[in-house]
Amino acid sequence: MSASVPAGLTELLKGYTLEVLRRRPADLLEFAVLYFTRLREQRSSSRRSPVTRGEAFDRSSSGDGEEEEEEEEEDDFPDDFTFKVCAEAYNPDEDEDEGDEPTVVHPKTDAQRQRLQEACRDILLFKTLEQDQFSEVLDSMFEVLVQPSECIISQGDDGDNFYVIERGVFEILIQKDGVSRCVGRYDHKGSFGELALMYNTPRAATIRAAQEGALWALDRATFHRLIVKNNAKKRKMYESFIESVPLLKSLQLSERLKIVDVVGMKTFSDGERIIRQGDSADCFYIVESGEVKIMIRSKTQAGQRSQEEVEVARCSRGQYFGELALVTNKPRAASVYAAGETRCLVIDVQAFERLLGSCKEILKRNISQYEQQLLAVFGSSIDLKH
Ligand code: 1OR
Ligand code: 1OR
Repeated sequence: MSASVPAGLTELLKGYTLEVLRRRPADLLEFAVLYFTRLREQRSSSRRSPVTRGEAFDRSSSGDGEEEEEEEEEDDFPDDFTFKVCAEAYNPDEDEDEGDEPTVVHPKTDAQRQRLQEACRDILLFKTLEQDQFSEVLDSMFEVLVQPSECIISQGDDGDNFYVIERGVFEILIQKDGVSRCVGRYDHKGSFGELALMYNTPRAATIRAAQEGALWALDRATFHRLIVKNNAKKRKMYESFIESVPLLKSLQLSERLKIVDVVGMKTFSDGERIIRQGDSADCFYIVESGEVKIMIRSKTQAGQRSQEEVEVARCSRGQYFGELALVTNKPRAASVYAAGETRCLVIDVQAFERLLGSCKEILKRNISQYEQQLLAVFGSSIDLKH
């Protein structure tokens, strides 16, 4: 019996094998899922992008030459194309050509632009963009007004847009075994809808407006060109750091890579407050460089909160903070300040829930140590949860 090897198969497997040898993942199957998902994601984004061209005001005057180039690539598929995509999936070199892609611009009034800028100020996925990429993102976004009970995203659908919240409360619903459950909510800030666009998967949850609200949307093609491309750079920058963080050692490699995709990076100057005791919590931090001081205002015997803050701990590179309020669902138990210039990776609460679930046991174990330390420092039991 003779069977011919399909064109492209050897190169496809070679790309995967090379990555396995380079990264030595513990779980080959898990790694294969992530590797081939990213490969498909790159391929479909490259095929999809011409479709949106010319749909709205086009800032760039040229682009035809590039379309021809892309068609040529598709004709050559699978051999050359696969190889190029393999490299992009995990080891992207700067591809200057992509910078010439036209941007779909949605004109805005000054007031709209200001509201948009304010809504996007703390969006983690935008934090590592260069200034000109960020401006392009803002240019491409368009306003979406929503009514109470409106579903902006339905679980299982294909992904169209990524959304940033300007105002409104939005419920996160997940359907399992025919039952829909509310697993969280966005309260007048944050963003959603990145997963289907990043990984080319069906929508993982339903997002429903609990009241009237306003969103800013970024279309799928622009998201791919600016955010997914930037994620490739982020992987290069943060992957080895993430792999060195003790807390994350128990995660699968593919889970750690997914963290890299959604983290933001924030820089704080000496003395800047990062967390305020008593505030509600929406993110989790890992120190990338520098140091932070953890300060606590204890309660007096009369139950009043003392004005004086006492330093109880410090965290440096690879250590984390801000998990306690997320795990206990309580206000922040301490204030945190930068000691010198400090850079932190930031993970939002939804990604924390989604990706750090298997670290929860370690987190809880460490939290119980806080309570013992608390006794040693203050000599009495203080309610950490408040
Ligand atoms: P998407 O494109 O899949 C639905 O469309 C969006 O809901 C998704 O991107 C995320 O942006 C957002 N699990 C999955 N998606 C979530 C979750 C979530 N929370 C928000 N989204 N979990 C809830 C965590 C509080 C995990 C549940 C097990
Ligand atoms: P959070 O979300 O409550 C403040 O925001 C963060 O400070 C908290 O999560 C922890 O990550 C971090 N007690 C309370 N919070 C602490 C402590 C701490 N250390 C770090 N954090 N203690 C120090 C134990 C060495 C006990 C108090 C004496």
